[in-house]
Amino acid sequence: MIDILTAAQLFFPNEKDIKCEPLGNGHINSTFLVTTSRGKYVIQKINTSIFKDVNGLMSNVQAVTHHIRKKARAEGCDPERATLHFMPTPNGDRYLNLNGDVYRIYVYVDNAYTIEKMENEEDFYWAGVAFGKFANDLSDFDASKLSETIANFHNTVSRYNDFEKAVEANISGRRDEVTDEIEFVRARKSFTSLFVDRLNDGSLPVRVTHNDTKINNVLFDEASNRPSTVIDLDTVMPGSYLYDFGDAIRSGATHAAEDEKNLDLVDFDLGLYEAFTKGYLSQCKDSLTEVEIELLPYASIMLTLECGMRFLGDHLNGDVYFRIHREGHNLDRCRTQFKLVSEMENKIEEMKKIIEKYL
Ligand code: GN1
Ligand code: MG
Repeated sequence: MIDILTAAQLFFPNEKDIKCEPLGNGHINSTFLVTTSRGKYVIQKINTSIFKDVNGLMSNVQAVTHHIRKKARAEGCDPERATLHFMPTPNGDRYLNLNGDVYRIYVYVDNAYTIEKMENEEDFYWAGVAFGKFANDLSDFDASKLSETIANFHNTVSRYNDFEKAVEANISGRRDEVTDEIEFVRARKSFTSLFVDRLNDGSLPVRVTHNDTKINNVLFDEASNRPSTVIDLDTVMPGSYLYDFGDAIRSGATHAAEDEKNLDLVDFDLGLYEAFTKGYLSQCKDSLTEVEIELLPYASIMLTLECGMRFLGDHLNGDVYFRIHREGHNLDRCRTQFKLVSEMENKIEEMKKIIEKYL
């Protein structure tokens, strides 16, 4: 395996002085800022044990960014700040494959920042606008043109089955320490099919969705403090609006970090929920179907349960999927998610009222 600097140099063969430094907090790919005399770029080493179909992934990303760029031009916005711009290798390839190690590069969006934890409602409102606009921009994009790069990514029934397999296999030997968490998931087994059943019978429409609407995937412009673009497009695939709405709430409608150890600090904040809902629906409410509207209040519960179940499964599997930075990290992450699920379940009636208010 070569180091990241060597990989970056292969993208810029004539550059003598390239610098690389780590960027962001992703759990899957490795991301670095590359500084060259021509400007700044982002290089990413794709985790190919998770993203096995890199061709499909890059085709998806390019088709979607092309579509958004076209929309931005039509609206008179700067297309280079409206979405990511991926750069070919010197040979014109979409990515570099070095004996199975895969790297790709995009232009760094300068004078912009991400938010790890939502501190105020206004920022979260604008994040809602950004993801709602993303949905709306892609509402006329044919979902069947995109590859499903990770099969059943938000299929909570197959996620549940994977979780049961992890419990059964108990590879890490940790099962007896997490019996409460296992019971928490099992008590919600029937709930996990709520969206899947309706996708299967065709009543819930398939949409082009981001599928990883973690709040740190919105890039805010430094000058205006308004969203510039949505990043981390690797899981853009056919999906449901419920996924993007739900995952954004999961990650943003709380004051706690995803891996907070003190569960007393993990809250589900209805003020933040309302702010995001208002922003999101302002952009895409007209394209929502009745079934999407009916299920929207359950979206954050579903996506938060799914994420917690994935963290717990990975803890049981011995931390093979999500990158960890300490012992028990995935269990800590799982526990914050389950605390949020409980709080959300208790506030379902309030969530319904808020959604109604902004339709
Ligand atoms: C992973 O790597 P990152 O942080 O963008 C994961 C998401 C999870 C998220 C939880 C491909 O995203 O699905 O919601 O961690 N991405 C993949 O923090 O599995
Ligand atoms: Mg991601």
